Amino acid sequence: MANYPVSKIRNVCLMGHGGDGKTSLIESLLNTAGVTDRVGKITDGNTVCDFDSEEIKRKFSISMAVAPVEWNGCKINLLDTPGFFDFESEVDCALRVAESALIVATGKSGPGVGTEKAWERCEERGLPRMFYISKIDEENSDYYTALHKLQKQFGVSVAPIVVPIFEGNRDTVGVVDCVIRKAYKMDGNKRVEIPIPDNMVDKVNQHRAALCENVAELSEELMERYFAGEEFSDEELIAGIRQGVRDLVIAPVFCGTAATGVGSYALLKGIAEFMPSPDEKPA
Ligand SMILES: Nc1nc2c(ncn2[C@@H]2O[C@H](COP(=O)(O)OP(=O)(O)OP(=O)(O)O)[C@@H](O)[C@H]2O)c(=O)[nH]1
Ligand SMILES: [Mg+2]
Repeated sequence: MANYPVSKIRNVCLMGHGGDGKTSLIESLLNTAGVTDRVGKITDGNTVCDFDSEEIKRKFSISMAVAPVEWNGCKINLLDTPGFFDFESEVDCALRVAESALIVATGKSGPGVGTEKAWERCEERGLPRMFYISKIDEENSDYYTALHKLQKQFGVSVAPIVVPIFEGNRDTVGVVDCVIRKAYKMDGNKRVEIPIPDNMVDKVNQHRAALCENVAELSEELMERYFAGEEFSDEELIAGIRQGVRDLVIAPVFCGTAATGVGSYALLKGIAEFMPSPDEKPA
């Protein structure tokens, strides 16, 4: 791997309730970034992070594992941790070297005890964090219910960056990025841009407006411009979200499906754009 300036490094600790899909998500991110040529499965015992024979046998993570990814000029070190409380010390190991956390919770059950614990640990350490709503392809999974539960539990700073696109019989086919207002669909393992579905345009604008409101609160100057009715450019919004994440006033929300890679591009982009680098570590 090439040498990266410190500003281009992201050390991200994946945390959350056991079985919510952290190890599988990393499989998808590795594949999306071209590190691997297949997406390993927990059931097949062939994932990058659960390589230990006990992990393969028991089908859950036991130790912390590091998966490095190169993405758009950034080096992202994904730190996989076990969700089971018996192995909590592994999470501490990962948190010691991480500058940010990605809390994974499913679209089916929403936040569980493990999600709450993860949030508390981030609070204790003043660690910037984002959410990923996993398994949105699962039957009875509901992205918006999960999102509202997260917002109810953790406050208004929880703000969606991407929302899922469903087609037909609730098949998740893609996501809309609410910051840049672009929609993408997976075509096999390729991502293609599509128009934002008509019935989602209003919603996407509302989510973008909520992000603008969050960003406006970062400074008096931004607040004045916001109240003057000025619209923030995509670049300003991205810079604002980045600052909001670092200042612990915004917790962006992503979503997707590990097996098909829906949402994985957007998440890699989000980690690179919004997560702090080691030299931005909070005091
Ligand atoms: N349908 C569906 N199933 C998924 C998805 N992601 C993960 N799973 C399944 O959920 C189960 C748990 O996934 P893991 O990736 O092991 O979850 P984890 O968070 O790493 O679990 P721990 O290591 O115990 O904390 C496995 O059987 C996966 O195949 C998804 O996007 N969709
Ligand atoms: Mg795991």
